[in-house]
Amino acid sequence: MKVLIIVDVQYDFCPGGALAVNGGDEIIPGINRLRPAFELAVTTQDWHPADHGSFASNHPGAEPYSMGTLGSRPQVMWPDHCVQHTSGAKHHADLVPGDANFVKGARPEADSYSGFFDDDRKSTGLAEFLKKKGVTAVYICGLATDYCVKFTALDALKEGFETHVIKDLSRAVNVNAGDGETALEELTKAGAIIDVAAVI
Ligand code: VGL
Ligand code: ZN
Repeated sequence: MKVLIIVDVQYDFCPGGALAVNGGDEIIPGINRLRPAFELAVTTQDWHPADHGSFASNHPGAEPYSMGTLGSRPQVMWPDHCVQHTSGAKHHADLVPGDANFVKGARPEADSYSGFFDDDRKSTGLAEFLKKKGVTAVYICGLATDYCVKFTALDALKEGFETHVIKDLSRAVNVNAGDGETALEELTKAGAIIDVAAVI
């Protein structure tokens, strides 16, 4: 049993959004076309309270996209994004909904790039859900290659799933040029299979 995991295809990560990813919305038609190849598809949703510790605005003097800390961990200081119940936190309306949705990043004290576990290793419920469904292989796409797609894939590997990343149905933030490509190299080294939609 395989699952399509669609990561964070939300308005704030699309052009015009608060943390816009170049071409973030371009991947939507391809994801919708691939959807019927899967019996099961799930979405993840970045879902932060306004006082979230990953927001530069909650650290006096911090510049968006600079490096800071959250608790004892290094943390990118992001612009406010995907604030709970705002329009920017909504999934893009063109995206065909999945069978289940998993929210992440709701605790102000921990970020959660991964759709499985936050930085304190608190579960979103996704791993348990997939195991109960008998999933053995996961195919991950969405936003962003160098953050939430990457960390979702690394946790999928840790959870023992055969892990595929669909490169042409993902886009990178690229805070530093080349971050997206570097993420794919790291994922390959970690044991993920990098795919393109046409061969799935
Ligand atoms: C993401 C930065 C902050 C993502 C989420 O979905 O890749 N990136 N929060
Ligand atoms: Zn976030």
